[in-house]
Amino acid sequence: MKISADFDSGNIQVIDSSDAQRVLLAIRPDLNSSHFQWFHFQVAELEVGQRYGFVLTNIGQSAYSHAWTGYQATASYDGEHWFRVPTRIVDGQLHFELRAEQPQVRFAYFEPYSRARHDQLITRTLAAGAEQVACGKSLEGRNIELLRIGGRAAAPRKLWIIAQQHPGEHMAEWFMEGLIERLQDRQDEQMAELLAQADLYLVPNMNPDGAIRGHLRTNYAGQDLNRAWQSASAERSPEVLFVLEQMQRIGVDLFLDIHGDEDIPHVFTAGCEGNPGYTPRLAALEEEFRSRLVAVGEFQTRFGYPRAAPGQANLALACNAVGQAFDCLSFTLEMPFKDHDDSPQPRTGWNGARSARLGRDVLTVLAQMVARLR
Ligand code: GEM
Ligand code: ZN
Repeated sequence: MKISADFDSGNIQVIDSSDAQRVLLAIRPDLNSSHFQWFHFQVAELEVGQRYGFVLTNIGQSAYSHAWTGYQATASYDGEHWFRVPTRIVDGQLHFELRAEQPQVRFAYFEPYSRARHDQLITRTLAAGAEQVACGKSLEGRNIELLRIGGRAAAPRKLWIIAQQHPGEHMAEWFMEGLIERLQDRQDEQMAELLAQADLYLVPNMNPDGAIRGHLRTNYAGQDLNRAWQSASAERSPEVLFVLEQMQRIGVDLFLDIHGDEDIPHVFTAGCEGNPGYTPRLAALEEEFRSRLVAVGEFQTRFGYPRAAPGQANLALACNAVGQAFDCLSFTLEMPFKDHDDSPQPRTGWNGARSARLGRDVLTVLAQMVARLR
């Protein structure tokens, strides 16, 4: 058997592969950081029909060690169709197994969204008429594209959606792909109505360096970008600095920050209830957004993060920083690494296609609410 991870978003360390029934592995931490949880590796030269067992030995030291309960690893033979494999925790280590149907398979924490697919998405989106308003650079010099999708003339409302500040949260760019594809569907009358009133400002991937490096949480400098929104710097967080500068130049009437959550097996949002500037107007908009999304998409409001106490929000987070600075509706939107237990799909769990569909469903809510954002 041959195990490798030297590819886009690859992450594994082989401890001992001498026993094919019990291959001992470890997840590598983010560069310049102690965070780890994302894994992605390939196993080749398998014997079809043979059962194989893999053990992630260091999950006890991972960023969210409690979150492995109920988690099922994902696998793919072709890199396109991903499925969940039998997974269990034994003596604090994660065991998963596979009876090989093909000589080569990939395993990952979640269905990966590759840089190549990102580049194709950008090319396709620009070819379909989107504007690249500006392009920032990550610490390693990769593009942070800011796209504008709107009507011919500048529309009154500016709606911002950014994704994958946390590089291991690959569901975020799957979400953006679904959202962008629907926005550019010229047959979709609801999108025509939305784009007559609003321009969408989109950053499909905030953290390309971390994503390519197989990081969970941080950028090349080991910075958690979702803790940099009060102290963004060219040295440690140019990705955030770039977006903040563009927001200040263009304005913001609504903000969504797209993430994934390791533990909670549901889709949910976190709002700005702890912000000093939180008002009944914003509370009503949050309530309306959530109830409308429950009605159209895989979303729920029973499970999520604890509400922040009034005035106690951490303004270093994008959602809180932007909501406070622009007095606008602002959410962190979370999709699960596990499944959305309100509508479970055991064979795949939550995956890229469901993330993309949620992106499309969120647009329905934006179209329903755009006239009332200010
Ligand atoms: C989370 S958002 C932080 C928790 N939010 C609230 N309101 N308690 C983060 O950055 O830690 C988003 C994520 O990581 O997915
Ligand atoms: Zn996140």
